[in-house]
Amino acid sequence: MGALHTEVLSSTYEASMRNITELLHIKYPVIQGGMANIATAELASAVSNAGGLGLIGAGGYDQEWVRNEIRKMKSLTDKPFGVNIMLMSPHAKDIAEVVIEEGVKIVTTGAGSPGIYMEKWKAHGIIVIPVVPSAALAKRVERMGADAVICEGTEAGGHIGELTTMALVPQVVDQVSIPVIAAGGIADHRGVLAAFALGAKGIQIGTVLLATKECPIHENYKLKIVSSKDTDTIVTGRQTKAPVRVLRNPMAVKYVELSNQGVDLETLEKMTLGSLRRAVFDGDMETGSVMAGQISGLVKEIKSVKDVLQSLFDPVDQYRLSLEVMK
Ligand code: TUI
Repeated sequence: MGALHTEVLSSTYEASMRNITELLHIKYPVIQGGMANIATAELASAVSNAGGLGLIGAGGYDQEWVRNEIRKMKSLTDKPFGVNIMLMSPHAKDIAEVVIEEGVKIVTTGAGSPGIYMEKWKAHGIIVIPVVPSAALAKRVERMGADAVICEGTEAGGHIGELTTMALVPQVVDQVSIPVIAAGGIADHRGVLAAFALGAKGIQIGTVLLATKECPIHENYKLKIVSSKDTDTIVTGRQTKAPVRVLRNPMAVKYVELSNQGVDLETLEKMTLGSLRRAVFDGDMETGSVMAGQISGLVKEIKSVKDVLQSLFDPVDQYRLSLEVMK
């Protein structure tokens, strides 16, 4: 790296650390993905206690499940945390209320536009950070009062948009004034630096957290992540307008085959019904939806959440410190 480049990266890094960490009152500028059926209080509290922003992933759960997890979370950490609301859920409206009732301070949203809830959340002082797959939606949510946006590239696991992180992040950075958080394809300190170089002020991680001791998924799921390679993910549901990135297995291959043959939606939906739960809880790696990002191939061991966060940021910190020492 040239001297100018290192200096630019170093100062970008400093600015990034200040911006998101001050907004959210956290140590590292990292947000945990809202992973449906996975991001319980157990995982989220580990992330918050390690210095990131832990999130309870409401996924398809109902209001009472979310209320209970929020209360559990309060007993497991005194650090900031949030709730991720999956807007395609039939319970989204109820969960939008429960976060207010329970005094949750930070909300991230995914799989849709949070427009109808924004005014009420902002009136209650909630920090709102929507996931957006495009610059157009980023600008729209900024106008609605979003405090930051998460730009999630198509490298990510689960429900995805079309653009890559590399293309999406700088385009959004140039079109909004609120902080941008990069997501999709980040699992080590190089990804963190790359995100900062693109103008992001923070990162969101998901896949690398699947391979942690605290992640409450079946051991088979964790082992499948650490044994997968770069080309092992596949996207189902492109035809149904709800593309989902998963690790390749017999169910996903069959789904894509049938979908390409033009099989009706109902048959396809039957195949995926309960499939995420089968992977997460039963460890069924044959017919379950093993949602994961393209960066799975980089994740080689099961660590503690604390070690993951340190490995993401400490090399960057050491790098910045070494530059300071050399001055
Ligand atoms: O939401 C995610 N990832 C998810 S949600 C999920 S549960 C699920 N399972 C099966 C099918 C569908 C959902 C698993 N993984 N990430 C955030 C994300 N948001 N990715 C893409 C989007 C998105 C897409 C369109 C956000 C907004 C959007 O807006 C369209 C509009 O209304 O303008």
